[in-house]
Amino acid sequence: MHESKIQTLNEVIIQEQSAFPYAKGELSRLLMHIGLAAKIVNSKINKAGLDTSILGSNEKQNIQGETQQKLDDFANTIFIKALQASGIVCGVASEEDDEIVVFNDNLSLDGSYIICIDPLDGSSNIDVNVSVGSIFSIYRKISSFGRKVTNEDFLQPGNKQVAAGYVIYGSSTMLVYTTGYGTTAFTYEPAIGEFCLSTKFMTTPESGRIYSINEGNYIKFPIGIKKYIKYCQENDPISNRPYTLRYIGSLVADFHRNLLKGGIYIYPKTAVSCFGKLRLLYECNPIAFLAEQAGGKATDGYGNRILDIKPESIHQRVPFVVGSAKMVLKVEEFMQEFGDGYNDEH
Ligand code: AHM
Ligand code: MG
Repeated sequence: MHESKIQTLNEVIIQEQSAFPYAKGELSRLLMHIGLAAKIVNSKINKAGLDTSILGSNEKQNIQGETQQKLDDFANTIFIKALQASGIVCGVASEEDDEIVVFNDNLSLDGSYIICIDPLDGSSNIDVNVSVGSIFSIYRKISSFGRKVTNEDFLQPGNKQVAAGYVIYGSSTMLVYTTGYGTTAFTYEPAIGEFCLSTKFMTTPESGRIYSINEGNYIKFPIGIKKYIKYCQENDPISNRPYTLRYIGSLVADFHRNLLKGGIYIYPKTAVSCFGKLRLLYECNPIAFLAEQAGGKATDGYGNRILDIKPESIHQRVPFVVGSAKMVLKVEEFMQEFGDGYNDEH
């Protein structure tokens, strides 16, 4: 039996580009640089158990008051270097940098793209060998050609993304991306050092039986979310079983599982954080774009499509409900019916 032909990330990107005769190949080059950065980060993460000097925090906090892990810093530096080396990116908004990073060199100033990244999401999981990820979101810059980018370039709604994706460093390392023509997945093959095509046009089930939420925050959740959780815990009439709770605490890993199996991920607002935890620009928007391209949905739980929210600041947070379309709609129904107040018996 012949093995099916292996296609690398770079080959697939070039093939896709050739479908657009006027494409200049810039986006393709950019995706290749992201793939390269992901390989470097992957190799470092894989050694985390052997090289304890790279584990743990570096005593610094980011703008959101979260302690930075040493690997957060490392991944941030690698991605930013790779993006600048591409020569087509004019600036980056990163979870790890308080302000946008503006590239001033002549080559970058002529570039057309800006990027929002979470270089290492779920990084507190690394110390215990649990999956983490990198998330990226690509936009065309809006400042005029040759001008330095400003915050305005980054405050575009998610529906303006030209591409987005994530890398999941899990039991295998995968890169999943979209350019708005479906969601495509690649698996890293360490023997040849390449991301190889696994699935084109991924589709997520319309409904599922997995719910992912940090239930430790239960008493601080809005009533609509509490009622939805109770609904998940009751017997589903079709399977005669409750839904299954699965929560890794690593958005990319939780989302990836639900994308494949069908399910919902929820990070709602709580009584102590009125916008939830996740950041619109570099966590919710890219994941929402991928979800929709695979047939899923992403909202804030209040009937607003994530991709249509106009950002007001770089590190803005937003309540996030993403996954199988019917499950997202169900959460919306519960929020409408029971509201987002907090006075409720548990
Ligand atoms: P991070 O970017 O600081 O890693 O935070 C984002 C992570 C997500 O990956 C994950 O889903 C969520 O935070 C978990 O938060 P919590 O521990 O509050 O459940
Ligand atoms: Mg994050």
